[in-house]
Amino acid sequence: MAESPRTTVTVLGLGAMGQALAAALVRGGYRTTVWNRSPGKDTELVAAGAKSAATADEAVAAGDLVVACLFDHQSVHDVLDPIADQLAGRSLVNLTSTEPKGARELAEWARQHGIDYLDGGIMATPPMIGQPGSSILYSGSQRVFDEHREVWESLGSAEYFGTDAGTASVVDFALLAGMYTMFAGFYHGAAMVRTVGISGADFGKRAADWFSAMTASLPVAGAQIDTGDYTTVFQSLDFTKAALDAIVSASRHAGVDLDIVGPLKNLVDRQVADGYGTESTERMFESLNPPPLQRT
Ligand code: FVH
Repeated sequence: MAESPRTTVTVLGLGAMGQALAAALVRGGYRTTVWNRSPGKDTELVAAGAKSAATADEAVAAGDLVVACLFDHQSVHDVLDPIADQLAGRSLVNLTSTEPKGARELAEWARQHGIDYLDGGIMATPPMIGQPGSSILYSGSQRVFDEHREVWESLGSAEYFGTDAGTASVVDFALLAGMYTMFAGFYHGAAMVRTVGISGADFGKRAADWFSAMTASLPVAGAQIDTGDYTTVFQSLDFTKAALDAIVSASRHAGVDLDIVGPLKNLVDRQVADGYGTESTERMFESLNPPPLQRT
């Protein structure tokens, strides 16, 4: 390992993601101390140059910057509450997936204990960490983000969303909502094509190409929903309604449940019923009861 006099970093939690983060930090030359609740997950990291701590308390004492990557919000409190005094005066970044309200609650908890808190949302899988394509979204303490920017960039691209600790989580969960919905759509299609003998693997290749081609238009769709004006029509709601009616009917014939496409059809049907059939399909966004756009 290239020893470095730079920031010393502590990683709390050595699940798949914690191990990937710690490994990237070691590769980046940071003196890294690791801790995990159950033993045995630090072997490779120690061989690569990390120090292992027997307790979370000892681990925190070794690092200027503490990275928590645990299972969920409750496990973060389970680990951090007993060592709040040790964390006082340090910088803490929480990369555990945490709801916005959880991130804000932790920021307030940290403030009360004199801890500088940054929240992060990881948009990557463990093997992607430190590689091109890895992206981490941050919000909370600007000082922690700015001061340790090099550390964040050793993990992936780093984007800061402002001082509200909950904002990174909102963006993280919004992206995940889109991703899970897209995958659910893929499963629906895979169930349909199975009735004609096409495998999931085959359909997966076709769907990857098709989704990539289609998602290129998302920035344009996003710009239209920002205007709230759907009179410039890319594809009308009437057209989309006819397509979804046919897809729903074909799915019924194929014996595939409508849990995925049914709600989608409802969004379109509501707009058509309200008299917007000739407007652009992007108007289905309005069926979700979105709050007014805040211009910054
Ligand atoms: N893995 C992924 O692809 C995703 C990508 C996006 C971000 N997530 C989030 O990252 C957090 C950690 O994920 P992970 O993959 O490391 O998760 P696990 O492998 O399940 O490891 C969980 C670690 O948490 C420790 N832990 C759980 N409960 C407690 C507790 N009450 N006290 C102390 N530690 C706890 C667990 O320890 P052990 O079971 O080994 O003793 C693991 O170290 C997560 O928020 C993802 O949503 C990853």
